[in-house]
Amino acid sequence: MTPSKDKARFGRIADKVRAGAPLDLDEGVFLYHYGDLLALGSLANERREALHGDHTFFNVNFHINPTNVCVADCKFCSFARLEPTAPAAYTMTIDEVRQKLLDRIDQPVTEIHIVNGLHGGLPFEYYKDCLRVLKQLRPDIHIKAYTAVEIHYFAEKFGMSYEQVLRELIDAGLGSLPGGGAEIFAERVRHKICKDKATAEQWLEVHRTAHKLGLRSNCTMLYGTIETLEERVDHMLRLRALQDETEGFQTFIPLSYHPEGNRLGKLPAPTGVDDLRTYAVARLLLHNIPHIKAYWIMIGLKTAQIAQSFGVDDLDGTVQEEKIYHMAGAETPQAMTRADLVRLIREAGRKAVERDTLYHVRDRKSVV
Ligand code: V47
Repeated sequence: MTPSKDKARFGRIADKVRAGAPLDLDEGVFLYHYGDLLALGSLANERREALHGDHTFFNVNFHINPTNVCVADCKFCSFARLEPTAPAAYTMTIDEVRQKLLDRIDQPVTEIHIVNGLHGGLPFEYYKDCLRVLKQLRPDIHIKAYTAVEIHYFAEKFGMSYEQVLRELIDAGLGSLPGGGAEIFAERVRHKICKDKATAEQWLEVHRTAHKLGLRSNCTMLYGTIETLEERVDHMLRLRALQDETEGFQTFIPLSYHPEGNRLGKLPAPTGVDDLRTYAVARLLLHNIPHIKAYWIMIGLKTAQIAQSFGVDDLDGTVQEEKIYHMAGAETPQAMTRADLVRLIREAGRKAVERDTLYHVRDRKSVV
């Protein structure tokens, strides 16, 4: 039974949420601990429906990870290989990147999502050529590419400012930035799990610069490793503060830790309840970020259905050939058809809305 003093505090928080007032760190942590999961979900659902009604967004996309060679030794990562000669290390040629799109040229794909390891030996031209070659084949396609961690790495390695890197990539065809690499901003955690890459401040500064240049971007949080609930809430509040400044984030994507094939492996994966709580708390804390995305690849199809009643209004896309989570033990399929996604959404009692990367509805008549 939830104690009545907790119920009273939850009621005061609900009033703040309904009045559009921002919640603070203590309130966020309280919500994480709050005993009545359904009441928490219901409040998050109220906000979700106020923003998006019964629509759940998805897109038709696919992923390319041109290389998994990476100089950063992040403890949670099962995808990266430190050396180009390590078993299962790979780097695609530009022709192979092109072939990935040619293989799907007849599909109604609107977005390509590109993320790499931090390869120590590739020139900047390689990253621009990846964009150019895809744009040459399909000028209309949106390319969401290179995390803030990659942009920071390019800036350091090639002696450029974030703005210069981004401007050159935009000229080559970059459409927006994915949200990866944020992990957890707290220095205590970053130092232990991903100390070789961009700091929290650098990650945020790349997104600030991208937003100033007119790019939209996504943001993420990797949860379920060694962070405390306070550190999760602090992470979300730092994203909210940048969003207050720039309004450039489109969607927040909580990423549930997958424990296989890496050096944090002994930790258990977050439970379904933790996943649902995290979506709900995110919806309530991040009142200024329009969308909360459940990446179905990661939390599984069943939780992705329920998440749509806990604050989530987006399920990402058809994806195809996902590597980062499948190398970390994900048991979901590597791809879904448009019809599969629509069924998943409709059975959750929502209307499936196909969007493009920037959340324009593709075809109002097809909202089913
Ligand atoms: O940055 C890596 C995470 C991210 C593991 O912007 C792991 O639309 C859990 O950012 N367990 C990459 N998480 C994925 C990503 C993403 C995915 C879908 C859509 C978008 C978007 C972005 O995956 C990494 C890291 O935070 N990650 N390994 C793991 N074992």
